[in-house]
Amino acid sequence: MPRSNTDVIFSNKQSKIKDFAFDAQVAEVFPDMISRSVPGYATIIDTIGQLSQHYVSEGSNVYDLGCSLGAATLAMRQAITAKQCKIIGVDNSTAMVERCQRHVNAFKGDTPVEIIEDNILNVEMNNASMAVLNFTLQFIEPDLRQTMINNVAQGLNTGGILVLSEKISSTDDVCDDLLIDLHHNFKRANGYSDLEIAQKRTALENVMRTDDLPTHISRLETAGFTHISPWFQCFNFFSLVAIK
Ligand code: GEK
Repeated sequence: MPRSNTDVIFSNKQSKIKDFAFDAQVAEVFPDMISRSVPGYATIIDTIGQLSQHYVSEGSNVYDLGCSLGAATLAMRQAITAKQCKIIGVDNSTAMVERCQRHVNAFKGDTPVEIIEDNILNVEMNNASMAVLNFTLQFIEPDLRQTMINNVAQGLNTGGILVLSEKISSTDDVCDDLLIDLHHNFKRANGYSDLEIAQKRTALENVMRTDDLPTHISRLETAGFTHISPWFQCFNFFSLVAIK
């Protein structure tokens, strides 16, 4: 992923904080923003690559749902050894999709990549051996999340894998506060000021609604996944694998 500009979007005091949107301003600084905000992001991207080498099977499709600038797509394209596969990256932000396409064009790879601008809820997945929802489900309307996960389960072949990464909440208020504090310390250590942290939090309030881990697991079970395991957690960020 190319180096990006520094994220200073919330550095000045804003009189009215608008809801967060994945617009051109965000797309411009996205690699910097996500790596300074999501603990373990580089590890998760790297692991998605590793998993794709193992799980992507010959002649199958791979879906990167909410692909942003294509970090997971590019990690998978580098790692996949199976022949005749295709990676389909989907995002509904025009600014993200434009830049993502440029990144994909800038790197060579044997596996073809198609980047589509659409709502991931509209994607009809088929013949998939791997799907990635890397910090995307949290932006989907809560009532539609089961439908989304059902669609993924239906599109995966038996033995296919979903990587689901999310920010999570805890139903235990004490633990919730503790994990939030630790995450804010992480952001401070990465150069974000208290003002930036507070303003971004307000901007995300209506846009990113987190579930707790049991809710994620039961949704996956309802959709028919048979093997489910969290493989990463740092503070209130986790990633899990679910195999059909
Ligand atoms: C990464 N996976 O770098 N349909 C399509 N895209 C959507 C939708 C939707 N309904 N809602 C949100 N998005 C990436 C990081 S970022 C996570 C994913 C974050 C898109 C949105 O436009 C944005 O690009 C992405 O989901 C979420 O591995 O910023 O915390």
